[in-house]
Amino acid sequence: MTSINQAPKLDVAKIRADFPVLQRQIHGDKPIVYLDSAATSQKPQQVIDAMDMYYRNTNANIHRGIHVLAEEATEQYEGARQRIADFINSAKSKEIIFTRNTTESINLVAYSWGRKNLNSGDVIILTEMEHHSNLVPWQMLAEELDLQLEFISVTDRGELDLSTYKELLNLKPKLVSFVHMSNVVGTINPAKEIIRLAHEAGAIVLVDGAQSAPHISVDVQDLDADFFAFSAHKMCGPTGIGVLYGKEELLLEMPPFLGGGDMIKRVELRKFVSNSLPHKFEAGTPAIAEVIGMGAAIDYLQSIGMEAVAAREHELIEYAHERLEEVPGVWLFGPDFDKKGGVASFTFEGVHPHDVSQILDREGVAIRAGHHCAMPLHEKFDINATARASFYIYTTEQEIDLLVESLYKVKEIFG
Ligand code: 7TS
Repeated sequence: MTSINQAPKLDVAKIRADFPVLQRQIHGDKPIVYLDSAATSQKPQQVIDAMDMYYRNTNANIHRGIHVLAEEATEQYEGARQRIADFINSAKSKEIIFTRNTTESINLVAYSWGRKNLNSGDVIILTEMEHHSNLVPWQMLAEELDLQLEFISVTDRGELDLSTYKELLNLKPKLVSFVHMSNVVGTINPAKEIIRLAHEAGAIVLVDGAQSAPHISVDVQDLDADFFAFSAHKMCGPTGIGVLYGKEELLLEMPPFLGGGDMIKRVELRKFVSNSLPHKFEAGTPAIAEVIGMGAAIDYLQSIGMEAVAAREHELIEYAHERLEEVPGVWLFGPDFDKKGGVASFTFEGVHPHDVSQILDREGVAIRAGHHCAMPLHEKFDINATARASFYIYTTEQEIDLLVESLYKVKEIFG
């Protein structure tokens, strides 16, 4: 693997030119400074074109018609699946299940694997830094099946306390499910070690990769993840399409999640035979254009190289920490920059994050304010909300400077 220092440099100006939204001006003549990529990334022209081309040139349903358009659509759809498999180094494309998003991928595992494999009293280990989408499905399942939920605690610096994890593993959990990179504190968790320890204790592991897949190189075989969930819209792709990676032997044993067309091999009036993988989990007409768009997004990221993406974000978060730390009253959450991705969450003394966000917006600076769908983590830090600036391949140092200048304006307004 290339180390961060050796990775090739990104041509940020060239990248920015690919993103139409970034050419916009708002509030008169202010360039848009988009620092909300952890919520959703912007989309390059290449992705927009791929989806546009599909509708203009191909549009047909997949896997069923024996005509040119249907065959082309199927080829494009399945081609994207193969490239996505390659992107996360899945051994087989049938281990890539298309869902709507990370949330649906996790719910699929809870519904299908969970209901088949878990029983009253079984233990699931989560962490205190989970997004609600890796909490609520397990809470729902726990209520239904009388399961025990346990949590790896988070330190004041926003890191997982692995000593609590090791103790919890004595409970012989059936499942460990954790976030690879936090959307609030930005921490990149030691996924390989967490998975190894879980496997030693006999547990299956799900990794929430919503924030990691867009920003760092992911190798599901090297991680030895049993399930890995992510969304296209945070990685230059369209909304409405996500992925559940699952090891073949697990997916084979799982019952279907949704029933209907395409997920069956044979149907009689009173019973059905499930289709083979991956189709067993893809009922009904899928989001064909979105899958093709996701394929184009993967091609786009691959053309830059994920090592280069990670290295660039490393530079940006180092710079952001340096600049934000100099603003009086700013309190940054999370670990040192070298342990995190491109997410800077902070509070600003005496000013509510929503007010910070609103004043920044007047300067053209888009950040997110709130609990970022991680209320328990905010409770742990004894706060209701944070302001969050998040970065991606198109972010510049000048934009971080503008964020900082705008924070000084907030300070002026609030005295
Ligand atoms: N997991 C993590 C770590 C996330 O950051 C998100 C979305 C999800 C799961 C859910 O992804 P979805 O595509 O199913 O919605 N995070 C955010 C965020 O931080 N701001 O808006 C959405």
